[in-house]
Amino acid sequence: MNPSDAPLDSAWGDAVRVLTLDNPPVNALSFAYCAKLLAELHAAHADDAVQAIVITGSHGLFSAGADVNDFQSEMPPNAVTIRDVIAAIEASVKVHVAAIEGNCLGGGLELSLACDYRAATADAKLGLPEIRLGLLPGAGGTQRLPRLIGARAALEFMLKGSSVSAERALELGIIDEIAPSDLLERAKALAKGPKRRISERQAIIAKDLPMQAAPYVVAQAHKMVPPEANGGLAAHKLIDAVQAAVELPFSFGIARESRLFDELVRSEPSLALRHVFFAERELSKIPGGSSFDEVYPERSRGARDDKGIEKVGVVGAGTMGSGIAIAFAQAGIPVVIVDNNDEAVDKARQTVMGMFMYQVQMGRLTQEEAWKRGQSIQFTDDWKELADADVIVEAVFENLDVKREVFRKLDAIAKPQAILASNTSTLDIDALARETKRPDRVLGLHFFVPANIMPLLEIVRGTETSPETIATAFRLAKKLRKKGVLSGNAFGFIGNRMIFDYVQAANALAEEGVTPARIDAVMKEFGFPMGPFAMSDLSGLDVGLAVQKAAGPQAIGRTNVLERLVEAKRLGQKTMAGYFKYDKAVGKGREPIRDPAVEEMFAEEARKAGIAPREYSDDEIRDRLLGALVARGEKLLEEGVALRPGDIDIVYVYGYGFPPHHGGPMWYAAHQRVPVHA
Ligand code: 3H9
Repeated sequence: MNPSDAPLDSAWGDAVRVLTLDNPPVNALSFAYCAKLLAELHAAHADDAVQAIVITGSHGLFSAGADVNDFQSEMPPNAVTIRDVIAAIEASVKVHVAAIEGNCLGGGLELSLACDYRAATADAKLGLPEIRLGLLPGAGGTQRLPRLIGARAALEFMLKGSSVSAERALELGIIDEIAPSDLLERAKALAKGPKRRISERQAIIAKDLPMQAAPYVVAQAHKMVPPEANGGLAAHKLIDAVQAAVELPFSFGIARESRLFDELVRSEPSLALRHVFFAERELSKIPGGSSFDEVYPERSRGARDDKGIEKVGVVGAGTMGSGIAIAFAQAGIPVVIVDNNDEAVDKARQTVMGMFMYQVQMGRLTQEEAWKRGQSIQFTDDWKELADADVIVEAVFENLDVKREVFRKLDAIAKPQAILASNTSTLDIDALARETKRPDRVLGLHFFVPANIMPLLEIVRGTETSPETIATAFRLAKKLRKKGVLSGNAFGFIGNRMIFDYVQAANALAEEGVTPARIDAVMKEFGFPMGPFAMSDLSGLDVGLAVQKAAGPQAIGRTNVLERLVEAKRLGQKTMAGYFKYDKAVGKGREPIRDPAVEEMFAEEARKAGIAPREYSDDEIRDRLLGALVARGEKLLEEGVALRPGDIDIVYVYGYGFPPHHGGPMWYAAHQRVPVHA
């Protein structure tokens, strides 16, 4: 029998000191908390009656890692850090066991790696997400993990930065066991085992690879990540640190890791990514009281994922409606989709099932889960099925009269406390609210295409939308794992209003003779996944023209290139021609191909409008476009449409592919002094 399987005698139980991490809400290992923890560890080490130490968490998790707030200013000279706590564990002759429940992230996982054994509950989640903050694991993670699971697997784990389940962590060898029942009992049993420091092991590359493969694995890793100057700085440094784990003795590797970490903490990309981290956490804090905790003060953190939204209705079975329904089903909320058009319903049914089957093929869902999710979406033409829904999202054709009619109908059918939401991207929420007897429970929920994938949700507050309704919307966003951003009820809300100006600025440059291909290339170089013209082609030039017309006369450009393209049925990717050409043989018809005919059209229209050609440098092109975004962002802040610059940044990072290592347009402008073009 393995010593740890023997029944625990009470004498052994008494000899194990349990240290519980307790720093709400997420047991962050701040300097102040580390000082306390270190004192507790020293006391346990000095106590002869204590033979082993179990470290566990409270508040439903082990630890979220270092306190990110501590990185925002210079480290105080006497600060106690996770590294000091880990050094004390490392130096002790007593056995340490980490008993892991819930999230065990960043410095929290590194702390557990300094222990001799790790046991976890089945629902634990383990990860080293530092890369997402533009950092690397800086408390020994880059040195211990390659020694524990091999450099190749460690690199993959740390470069991804996402957390894994306890089951996967066990497979990888990060934890020793999943506790079948009482976690602490299992941890105490493990504490009977011998001392076994990871730091004393030799790093390996992988079980199936000899040490000679190290240079190859390292070179491959460098090739796979983005260039240093374009979002890859932390990744390259992380790979350097792992290389040190393979090549150098442990203490030298640790010194290297610390140096690299300290460089990254001060780097521009990390500052920007940390801004995004904090901005995300501000989103639901609404001055005037709409945050969840203010509206529902009696509910504790753990109760956030409460009941309350047990059924959702979606009106409209088009692309948007189907995507929204999938998003809810993925969050475990039953949905009913209502549409009067049988053909649309059949198509939506196929889209939804096709999506779930695709996820099965990709190994993301089991057959059974896919079937269950499919079953949680009901399709019907009977509006009465919406009567017991808690939230109903309207996703019909973008036309005010059509939507008004839908809201009148919904108000009559939905239960009195139900929330009615519109997925409009431009229309007036108040006009829809006025059609109902519950304007306090009407708002906009603006999903982005594809709604089941895009992580952004604009929550649009009408004049009478109540704080409770807004709070419920934020709660819903959280359940959908989307970033909910509050927007005022103004044309295009935040994201589309700004993108409109950005696209206009791109057109203005094209009128001055800069080719669409060059403008797109400059913005891609900056880090956007595509440039403004390819983006317009993707969303459809007919859509763009309709939005331009809806925006009013001040939005009409100096030339009518857009109108001419639409007239010529060049509607974008869907017609294989727009600002660019597309060819099925090139990138499956999605790769924009430069089209001299469009460049000529710009030149011709510019001549007619008396616009002289001008030379621009790449930097000027970039600044012109970013400047347009920022100028509109500032206006939206002034008008109160957006609450904070950080909210705008989140909209752009999560909704429009703004490179997160530049922090979002408002952050970038504030730190890079972009000339603002009104
Ligand atoms: C690190 O560890 C570096 C080391 O390698 C090296 C050191 C030398 N720090 O997200 P929530 C706050 S880097 C400070 O709404 P959830 C958060 O701001 C760290 N604060 O909850 C919020 O505050 P408020 C690597 C933190 O249940 C509150 O906690 N670790 C931290 O949806 C609740 O957060 C990470 O990157 C933190 N580390 O999700 C993990 N974490 O209530 C980052 C949270 O005032 N954290 N807060 O708004 C997370 O991923 C999620 O917060 C977590 C909980 C999954 C833990």
